[in-house]
Amino acid sequence: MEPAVTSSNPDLTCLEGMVVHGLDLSYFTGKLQAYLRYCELPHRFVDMDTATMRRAAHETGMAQMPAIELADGRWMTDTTPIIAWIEARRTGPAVMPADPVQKVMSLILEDYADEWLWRPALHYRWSFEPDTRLMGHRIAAEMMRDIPLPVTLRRAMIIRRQQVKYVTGDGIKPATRTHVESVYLRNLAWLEAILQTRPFLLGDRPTLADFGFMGPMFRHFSLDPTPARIMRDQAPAVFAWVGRVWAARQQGFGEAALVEGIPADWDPILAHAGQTYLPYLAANASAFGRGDKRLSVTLEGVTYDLPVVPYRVHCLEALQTAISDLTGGAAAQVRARLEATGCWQPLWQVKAPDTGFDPEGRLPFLTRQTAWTTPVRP
Ligand SMILES: N[C@@H](CCC(=O)N[C@@H](CS)C(=O)NCC(=O)O)C(=O)O
Repeated sequence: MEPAVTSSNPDLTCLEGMVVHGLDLSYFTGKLQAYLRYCELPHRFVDMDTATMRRAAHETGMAQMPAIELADGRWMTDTTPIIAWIEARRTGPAVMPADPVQKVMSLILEDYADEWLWRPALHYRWSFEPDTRLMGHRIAAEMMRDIPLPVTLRRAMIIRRQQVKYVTGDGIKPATRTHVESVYLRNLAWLEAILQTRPFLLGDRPTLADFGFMGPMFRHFSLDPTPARIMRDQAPAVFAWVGRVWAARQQGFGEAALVEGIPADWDPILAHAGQTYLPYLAANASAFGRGDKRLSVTLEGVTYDLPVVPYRVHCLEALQTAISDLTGGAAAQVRARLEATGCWQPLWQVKAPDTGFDPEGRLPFLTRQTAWTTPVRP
């Protein structure tokens, strides 16, 4: 790895010596690793075990990976604000587009890739036998290596936990299964069309939207046996792009150009977000406001029974804030594009209720004390 970018940038010196705790098979860990590698930010990667997961939860208030442990004792959590925080301070070809229209539209795609492709990604991993057997074994042997039980038992425990939480518990049943799979298949087709015409989603260098889509596309869809075979067969340009983003280093992209504005080939993805993800975010926020624990929502004619996710109320609020902060021509352009793709109405259908998450706006530097005003989520 190149010498620290951090040493030439005093704002980033706190990252020197950072440890990234995560797993080589994790959605959000893969997203963050791809970004850190691109930025050439030196770090030590440590495979998370269950004790470190508890430690990360204790330090950040969030039981999730990846988590970054800094040499000064602070921890960072949540890839979206981690990337935004680093982008605001680093030099080199920006991942966050400088154009405010491209920036806000990229934030929407990042959020869609983070949260809406999660269900199909977990479905392919935990509903198909070869994938379940392989990944169940890997998690049992890697993350659960500190649990003193036979590996077969650990494997059975994690498979059951993931299926209950992320398959049956997350609305996947015979009546929704084809629709869940179509979310992956359609995204493959939309991305394939883009990536056959240019190397990255906004042009000749990777930007936020690329790292956002790396979450699902890298560690799940391009590597888990069942979706990976589909990707190789149906979307070879997406398969090549995953490797290209993983291999990309900022040094090679100094002057690489971005397209002007938001390309027309983003529209199918935006229109899908307008039909599904954004109405879901509105329904999730309303249900949270009512104090419900589950919600029923019909999307593209398919009815889902889903858990209410407080973090995704925060996601809606973050998108609403990013759009409201725009002014002048950029505000008008974003509004026009969101209206044309059916995103505007669902985005504003519900005012995101206060979740008590990150009340002091400290992300990505959350602590157990500052993460939630009330213990909504452990
Ligand atoms: N918004 C978070 C999401 C992190 C996340 O959900 N990570 C997953 C693994 S890829 C996790 O730790 N899940 C905890 C669980 O399954 O209980 C981020 O961007 O970092």
